[in-house]
Amino acid sequence: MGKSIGWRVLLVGLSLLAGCNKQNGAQTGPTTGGGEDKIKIGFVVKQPEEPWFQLEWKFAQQAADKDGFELIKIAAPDGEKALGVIDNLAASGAQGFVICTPDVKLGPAIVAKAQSRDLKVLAVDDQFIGSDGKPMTDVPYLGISARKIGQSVGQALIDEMKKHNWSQEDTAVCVITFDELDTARERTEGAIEAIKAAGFPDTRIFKAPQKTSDVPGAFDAANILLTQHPEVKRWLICGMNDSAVLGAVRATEGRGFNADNVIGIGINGTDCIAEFEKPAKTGFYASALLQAKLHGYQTADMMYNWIKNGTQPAKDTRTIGVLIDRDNFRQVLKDQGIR
Ligand code: FCA
Repeated sequence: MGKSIGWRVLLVGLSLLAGCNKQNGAQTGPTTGGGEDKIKIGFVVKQPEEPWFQLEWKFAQQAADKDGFELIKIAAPDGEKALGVIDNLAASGAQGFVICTPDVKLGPAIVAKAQSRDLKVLAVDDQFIGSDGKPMTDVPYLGISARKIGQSVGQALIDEMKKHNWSQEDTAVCVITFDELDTARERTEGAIEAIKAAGFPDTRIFKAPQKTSDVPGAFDAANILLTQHPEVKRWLICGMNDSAVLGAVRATEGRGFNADNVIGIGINGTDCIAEFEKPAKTGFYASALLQAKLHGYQTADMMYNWIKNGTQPAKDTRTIGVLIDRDNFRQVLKDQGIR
């Protein structure tokens, strides 16, 4: 018994010693501005007005609360801001950040700046593109299985067209595209692929490029297409996300279309909740709900473990989506902790 107490005393002594060493190390090592040891992590998003990004922040905060780090939420709607925030983060003592960049071509500049400020960086949603035009696969990235999710949207549009007994001859597809962003192009290409594979004629699948990846950008793009094709009686609509489809649906409404002759299916599932809650059905029929929790919580948690324990995050993580509509959205959102 006495022996075991002796061991305990020794262990306590050792851990006290370790504590002293740690303190000494902290004194001689780099300080974190405030002189505190609390880890600080930035979470930078390109479009804070999108509910999708607000949810990423919300879930990242849950990781911060669990792990005990400080989360710094920052909006960077343009390139200048995105590079500027790296300096601000470094100045406030952050050791790393998660970012959905407003411009994927800034990848090399973001990485260079992060390295010069000794900050770790993880890309979420939109993968950095290198100076060779290829994805920067050496930067840890968490994004969606874009082509697969796009295919499921395309297939769902065809299934709904059939359920509605629409004839193929009267129907056309409006694809709101944003090809400068890889994850967007993969989604819309996937949708087109599935629609064609179901036997829908290529000649009635129309691309409408959006200049900005938001509701007004999609609205303008769809309006141009609708002007060009007054003969079309029924529209199937897809795009890179909910905002793209919402913009296009609003454009069809401006020309007298409604839920009887428009079927739009979005992606995100988070930016269409108000639409589903409207008392009357609209042409926005369904959405592929993505896993905002993994995008926000897991990326922040991976960054924390990288800083704290040196655990390298996986280089490429892809998440999936599930289809939600007016009938099931309440339950699914509840199950996923979104509502
Ligand atoms: C991109 C889109 C967002 C969301 C995310 C997963 O960043 O802009 O709306 O779909 O990918």
